[in-house]
Amino acid sequence: MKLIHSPLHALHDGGMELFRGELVPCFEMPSRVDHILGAIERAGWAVEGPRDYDDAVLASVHDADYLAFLAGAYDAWRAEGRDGFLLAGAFPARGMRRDRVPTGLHARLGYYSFDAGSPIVAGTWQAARASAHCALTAADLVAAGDRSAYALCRPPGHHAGRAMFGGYCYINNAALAAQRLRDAGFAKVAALDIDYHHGNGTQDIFWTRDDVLFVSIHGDPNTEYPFYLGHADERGAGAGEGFNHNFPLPRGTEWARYAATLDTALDAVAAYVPDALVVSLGVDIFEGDPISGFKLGAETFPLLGARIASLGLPTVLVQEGGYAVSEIGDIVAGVLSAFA
Ligand code: SP5
Ligand code: ZN
Repeated sequence: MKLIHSPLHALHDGGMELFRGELVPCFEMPSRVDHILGAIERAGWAVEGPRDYDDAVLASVHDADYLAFLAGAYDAWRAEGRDGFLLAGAFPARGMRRDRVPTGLHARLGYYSFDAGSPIVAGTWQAARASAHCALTAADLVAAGDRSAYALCRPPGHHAGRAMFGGYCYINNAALAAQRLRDAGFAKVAALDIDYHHGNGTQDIFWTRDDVLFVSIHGDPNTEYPFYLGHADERGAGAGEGFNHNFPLPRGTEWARYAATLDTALDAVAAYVPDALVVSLGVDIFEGDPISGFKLGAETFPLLGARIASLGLPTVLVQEGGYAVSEIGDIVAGVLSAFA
C-alpha cells in the first residue's frame, strides 16, 4: 500500500482555537503528523509525496467563491496591517441573511465558517491544498489499480462543506477523493466516516446524490461536536434519499457496542455494492483522545482495520482527526496494518 504525505502541512501552524471560553493552541497540531510518520517508518513502510493538481480540481466539491475566499483571506488580513491568525467570531444564524455574500473580511470569515476553532494562518491555504493533493493522489493510485492507498492528510477535511470551513477542516479531502474516483469511472463510491465527530461536510456535499453513499459512526450530536448534524434520521434528499446513514453513539461507547455498530455500518456499505471505498480515518475514537468520548483501546484498531478491509473493496484511506498526539501514530499504523 502506498502512503502519501506532504511536508507542506507544517505551514498550517500557530493558530489558536476558542475552547471553553479561552483561546488555546489548536488540538489539531503539526506534531500529529510527525508521530504518524514515525510509526509508519517503524513499520518499514515508505511514504511518497503527492502529485500536483490544478486548483480547478478543488471546485469539483467546493464552490468557486469559497475557494477564492480561502486562497485570499490571509493576504486581505495582511493588507489591513495585521498578522497572527484569523478566527471567526460571528456567524449568520437563523433569522439572518445568507443570500448575500458580505464584502468585509471578517464578515466573509464568519459567512464561510461555522465555528471559532478553525484559524486561518499565513500557510493555511498552501497546507490545505497540499493535504487535498495527498487525497487526490491516493485516489488516483486506487483508480489506476492499487488495492488501497493512505493519504496522511493535514489539515483534515470532513467538516468542510461545499462553501464552509470549520472543525479544523478547510478543504474536504475525503469528498475530493470520492469525486475523483467517480470521475475515474467508478460508478458507485461509498464514503465511510469513523472519525469521532460527524462528517457534516461530506454529508452536505453528497446529500442529494445516489452515486456516493455516506455512512458515518460518531458521537451523538445532541452533546458532541459538530452538534447540528449527524442524527440517525438524516437519510439524504432527492436522488440521494436513502443514501445517507448516520450511526450516532453515546459518550463512553466501548468496543463491543462500537464493533456491533461498525458491522451494521459495513452491511449498509456492502448492500450498496460500491465499486470503491473512501474511509475518513479519524482516530479520535481512541479512549485517550483529549477532546472525544469513546472508549476504544489501542488494541482494537487492528481489528477495526481488518473489519473494514474485509469488505474487499479498492480503498482510499484519508486521515482525519486524532489528538492523542503521542499515541496516534501506532493507532493509525494498527489500522493500516490490515491493508498493508
Ligand atoms: C477533524 C476533527 O476531528 N475535528 C474536530 C473539531 C472539534 N473542535 C471542537 C471540539 C470541542 C469538543 N468539546 C470538548 C469536550 C471535552 N470533554
Ligand atoms: Zn474528529
